[in-house]
Amino acid sequence: TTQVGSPSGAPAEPPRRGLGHVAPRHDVEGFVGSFMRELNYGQGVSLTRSSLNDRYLALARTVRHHLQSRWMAALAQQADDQAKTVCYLSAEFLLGRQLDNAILASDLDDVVEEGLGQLGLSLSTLRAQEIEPGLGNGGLGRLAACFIDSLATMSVPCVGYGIRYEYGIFRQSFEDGWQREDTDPWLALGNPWEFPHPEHAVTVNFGGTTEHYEDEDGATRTRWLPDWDVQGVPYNYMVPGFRNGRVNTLRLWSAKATRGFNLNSFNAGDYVDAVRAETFAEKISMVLYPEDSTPQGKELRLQQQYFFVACSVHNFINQVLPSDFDLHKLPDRVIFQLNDTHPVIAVPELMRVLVDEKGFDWDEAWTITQQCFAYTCHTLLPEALEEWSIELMGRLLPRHLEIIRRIDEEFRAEVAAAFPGDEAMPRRMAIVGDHTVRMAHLATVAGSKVNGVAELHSQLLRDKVLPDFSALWPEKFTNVTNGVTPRRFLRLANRNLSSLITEAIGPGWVTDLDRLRELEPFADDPAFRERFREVKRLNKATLARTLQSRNGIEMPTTGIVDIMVKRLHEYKRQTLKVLHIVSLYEGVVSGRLAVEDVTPRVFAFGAKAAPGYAMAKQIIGLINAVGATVNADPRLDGRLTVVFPPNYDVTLAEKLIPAADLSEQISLAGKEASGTGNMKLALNGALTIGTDDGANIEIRRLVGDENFFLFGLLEPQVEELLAKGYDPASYAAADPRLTSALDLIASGAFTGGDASVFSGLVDNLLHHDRFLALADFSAYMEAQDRVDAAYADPEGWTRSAVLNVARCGFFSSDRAMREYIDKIWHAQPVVTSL
Ligand code: B1H
Repeated sequence: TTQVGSPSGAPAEPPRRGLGHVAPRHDVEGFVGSFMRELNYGQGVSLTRSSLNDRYLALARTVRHHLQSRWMAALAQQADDQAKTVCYLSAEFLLGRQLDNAILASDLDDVVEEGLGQLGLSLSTLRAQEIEPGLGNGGLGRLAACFIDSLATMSVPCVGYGIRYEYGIFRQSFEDGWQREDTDPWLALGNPWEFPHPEHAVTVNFGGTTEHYEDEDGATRTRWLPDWDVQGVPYNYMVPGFRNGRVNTLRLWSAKATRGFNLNSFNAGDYVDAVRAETFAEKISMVLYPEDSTPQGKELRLQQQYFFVACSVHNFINQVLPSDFDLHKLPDRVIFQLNDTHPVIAVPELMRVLVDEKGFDWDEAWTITQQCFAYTCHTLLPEALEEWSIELMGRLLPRHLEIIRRIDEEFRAEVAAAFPGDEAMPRRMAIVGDHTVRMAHLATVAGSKVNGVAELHSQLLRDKVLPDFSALWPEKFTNVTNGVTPRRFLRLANRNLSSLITEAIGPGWVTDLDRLRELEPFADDPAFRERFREVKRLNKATLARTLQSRNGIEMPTTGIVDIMVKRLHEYKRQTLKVLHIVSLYEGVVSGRLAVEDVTPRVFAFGAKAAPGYAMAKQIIGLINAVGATVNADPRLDGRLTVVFPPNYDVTLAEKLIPAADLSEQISLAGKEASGTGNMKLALNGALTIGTDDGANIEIRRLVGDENFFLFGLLEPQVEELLAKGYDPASYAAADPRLTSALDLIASGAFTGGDASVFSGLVDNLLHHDRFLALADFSAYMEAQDRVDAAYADPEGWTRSAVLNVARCGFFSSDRAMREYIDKIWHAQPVVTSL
């Protein structure tokens, strides 16, 4: 028996027989033999004739053997110990590359390095062959990936449930500086990390009508007479804990046409049309919607949502639980965590299963259902709260609409009873509105708990988004501040810093990130600080090489590396960052600033815009136009460089973040729910310039004001300014640097003299500026001056950077998972017996 969650050390030697599987050898000779077998008999090629992809696949399969043997043990055990399982329902899992994480988790680094070396192969070449699964848009999807990593590392039983999109987030490229989108055929070269199980396919129904009938006892019951159906085929992925012998499962569903069905419904005997109709069913899991924060109410999206939660609920109840399980006890065995509103249709689905299929009374089923769900909200933007038209819901899911209506009626009666005389309240709180079903309301009514993702966000959720609900059920609302996995974002992404930390305080921090506190004294040690700077230098050089080979981008490795990486959204205010750059440029060109006084900086951006978000795409065009002009202007003496590598993804994040000196977290206060890039950057020793928003607030509190560059309006001040009437032009007029910067953009200086290209963007800033970029400009410029001054003192800067690392252990997703477990899930770790 291995004590799980143990921070380090090799796992105990597993038995060679007995659990019905053979454990692979954990040594170089064993590795080489296994790799060669995979290459020769798995790929069917000799080493000499093998392609890079052959070698990558053979390596991946060799490594995965080590996880698989643990996985089988974990699955067998899960059935035995009847532990409560966290079912994390999420439309997105932004996993990033798998190979390095699998090697790390199974403690194979040395074995792989040495074994490949004997064969004359290099690990770094092979790892570059992996295409990351981009099954998410941004923070929300990456959070889900961090959470399942932490649960596995903490030995908590968890199944992640999601969609196996055939095409993940689009590939971004730039054409003349404008974003272009291409598909992401991530599966084209084979995927060694997934295990399809077509024999466990689940049928999912859609459309049709409902019918009431009398059962044997004379009770009125309902059945759904659907119109069409598809099959959900599960693809299992291993989610390994960090060297603890635990492997959990991520189960992603792929849509497949139902055999035979099409012949009946879609045609009058035309075979070819029938086969063509398959694509209708299979398009359900074809593509990830690339909207971040602003979902479009498209029919296919509702189909996706119902598809994956229906498969998941069915899978857990009928395939994971034992066949004789008493469903009255369901809340003891499962919690379905709703990652935003995208999976909320699971609520009426569980009701339907319990009432229509398992014969439960309505009230009994509702009591169970309410205990089985909890809801995490990830946004405050009103336009991001999902609503579905009643018409669409009734057409696609008629039985679910009936169930939702009944939940709504009973809920409104409860509200009316709790607040007698207040007629507006039940109407405001209704789940079913005049034309739409409000998914956030449904989730809040059904969930045992509702949480926001950072303190400010949870507060605003209570006070502004769902005030009536928090008045009715104050104890339902809670906060769990987001976290990030230290395995991927520190241990793997920043091996240089990891080694330095481990040398100083030992390896325990990898699974107990609070121990980074032990680094605090080293902030005052000049020798340690020098080594810390050496780490940054190495990481900048690695980044420069990566950008050179990836995109032919030249990146200087001296000066401040100033990084803004996140989805392109007006509320995140990439434009404010651009205005800073343009202002510095304009200052030098106009003679207001002496070029020697400009602190050398590399401004690095990474950002995808939703394909339908015109203003976001304009801003991408602007960043590239400004970059091209600034980078080429000799008057700047190479002091300012803009780099904007296309297609920012997890793989690139792992290169950019460790090289950062400065982290840009400049959203309008009250708009960024949490942010998680802010945490990753601070943990990697970047100082933050940021507003009082999301998790920035908690970062600043932990690292200390003196190690953080705060600027900008506070959330209540934003409200106040908007209430009294915001006039952006007056802010432009009041700061000559802002006037000049806007004039320069409007003049066509970055577009070869064509003033029309960005006139809409500039007009929008001057006359609308929904996110108050101009109001915060002067404060932002002043904060950037403080950055320059601080950077001029390398020892002081490094001290702050070390303290950022030392004090950000709180932002481990292990801590976030501990809080979910204690406050929301009441699940337990299990001890894995090997
Ligand atoms: C976040 C989303 C989101 N909030 C709709 N909401 C989507 C909404 O496909 N859609 O329709 C996709 C994503 N994503 C982010 O969640 C927040 O903006 C971040 O502040 C937060 O850190 C992250 C994780 O909680």
